[in-house]
Amino acid sequence: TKDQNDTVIERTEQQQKLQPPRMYQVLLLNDDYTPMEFVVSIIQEYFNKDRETATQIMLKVHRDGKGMCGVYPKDIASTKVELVLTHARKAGHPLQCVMEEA
Ligand code: TYC
Repeated sequence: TKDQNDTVIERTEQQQKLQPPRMYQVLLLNDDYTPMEFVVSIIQEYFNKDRETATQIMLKVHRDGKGMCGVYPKDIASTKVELVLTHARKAGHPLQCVMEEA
């Protein structure tokens, strides 16, 4: 019956809500132009890192081409990417920030 089908769907939805959210890494990519100090400030401001940790992440990006700043649920990761890109563009820097499923 329709009621039995609805009950099955509700149970499935409840079970899905109990699953942990999919997590997404937010990565910075290296480029030749964005100042190191600007990248360190971005990591401190948007990823809640202290200056030492932010500097280590920036240097890893500079050496390896990319580096992880944090891991978040999808909507939070997406918002951080947009905020970082907006800040960088306003400052005239080509810094790239992307997310990928962890
Ligand atoms: N490579 C840049 C420079 O030498 C620094 C830099 C680091 C740029 C990290 C982007 O995500 C980045 N000024």
